[in-house]
Amino acid sequence: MNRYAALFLVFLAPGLSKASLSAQERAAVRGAMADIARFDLADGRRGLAVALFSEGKIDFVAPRDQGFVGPLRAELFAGKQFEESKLVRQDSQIDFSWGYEAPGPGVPADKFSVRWTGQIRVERAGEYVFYTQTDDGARLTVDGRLIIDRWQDMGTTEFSGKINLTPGRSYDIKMEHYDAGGAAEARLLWSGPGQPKSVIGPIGQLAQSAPLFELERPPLRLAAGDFNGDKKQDLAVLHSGFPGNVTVLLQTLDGFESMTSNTGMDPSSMIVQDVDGDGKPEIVVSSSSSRDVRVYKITQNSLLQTAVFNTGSTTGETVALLRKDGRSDLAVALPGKKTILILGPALEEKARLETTDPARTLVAGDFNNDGATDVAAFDDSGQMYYWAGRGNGFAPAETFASGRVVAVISASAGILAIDQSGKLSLLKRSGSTWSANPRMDLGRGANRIVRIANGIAVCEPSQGTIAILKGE
Ligand SMILES: [Ca+2]
Ligand SMILES: [Ca+2]
Ligand SMILES: [Ca+2]
Ligand SMILES: [Ca+2]
Repeated sequence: MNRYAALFLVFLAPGLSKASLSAQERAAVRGAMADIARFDLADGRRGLAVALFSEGKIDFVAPRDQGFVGPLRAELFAGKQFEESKLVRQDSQIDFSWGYEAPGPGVPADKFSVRWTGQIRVERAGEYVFYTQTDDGARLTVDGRLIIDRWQDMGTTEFSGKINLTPGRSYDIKMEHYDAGGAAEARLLWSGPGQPKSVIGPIGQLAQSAPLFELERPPLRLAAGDFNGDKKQDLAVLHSGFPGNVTVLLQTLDGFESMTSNTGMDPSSMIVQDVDGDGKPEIVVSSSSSRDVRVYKITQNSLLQTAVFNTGSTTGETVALLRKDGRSDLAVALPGKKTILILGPALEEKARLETTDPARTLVAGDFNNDGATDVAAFDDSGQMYYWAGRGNGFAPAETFASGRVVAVISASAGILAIDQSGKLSLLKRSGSTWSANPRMDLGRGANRIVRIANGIAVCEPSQGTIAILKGE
């Protein structure tokens, strides 16, 4: 097993450890994140699809499958010709804008030089173009061949050189750089087969790739599922505005086939779930301004609305409650009515659960481990309501002061909730009492949370990062 495959298994290994959650890794995302969804590409790569609002596109974040084998050795010198070694360190990539500052402690701010050495591996054979962007000089050697040789004073300038690389071996790579004075900058990028032009980074590190799909309208919500039953995951995208659209991106071997339906409303919430039990997921859309819950599905390669329910009130979130017969009921938050509406698989009304204050956020799961799906709601005053599933209905509500939450997900041991200040807690039921167990502080602005195979991914739009948290 190569190193990449080993890292890949760490990222995807099933099962949840009992260790407490910690940020194992953060991926920086360029763009205004609206939502994230776990997503597998048809070529086998697994990662996260990221909806970028203002950019109007869906990007892919996954462990890098090619790049540096481990960190580079960086040796920094006083003098433009490696005269006096001042500092040795490890750099995971070459992406520096030092300006007028020194490139490291003990190294002069002018008339210095740097030598980076390491190895690089690719997964796809072909011609790779390397790009240096430096102020001042740069030299690049790959596999013993000098492919960029611009050892000259200059403002930041990009130069490129090409080389054919094949998978299955590691190539030596060496970049040298000097600064004569003034500002200094050094960057090393590449492009090649399936490799968009980007700064070279370490294999295994989470990285944002080129767009999976460019959308015509900004995406608001994103969810993945195999809508046409061809074993390739597809994406459902909810667009904001009136009238808002649902777009389904059916994954093909070399891209996506897109189909869109006008919802005729201003949609705010979307879930993907096999509601009717036919083995393929439906798309359930609701709106905070209009009063409909609508169900869409792919039938004979078209996106069709198959059911609609008028709630008579504005809606908060909708969640699916898995039934023993493989179909799903839906719980729909109606904050204006201080009610959680329970609908059956054909959108028939089954029950109404009451809250004291308006509740908008819901989560479903089996939180008392009796095999029946339960539902919990979070209201505007910081109270949680828990209804245990029982037969065809629910036990009376239990309440718990959870604090105001912005995002929740069911976990094997309870409910993971992010509150307004960015604190992540595990809400846990034992006996018939609930407790909140703080797990970590994500920082303000964390607002979306999705399950990955051995942990969770949290969207931190205000920091422009996705945190991957392992363990529970
Ligand atoms: Ca300079
Ligand atoms: Ca599919
Ligand atoms: Ca279905
Ligand atoms: Ca239960």
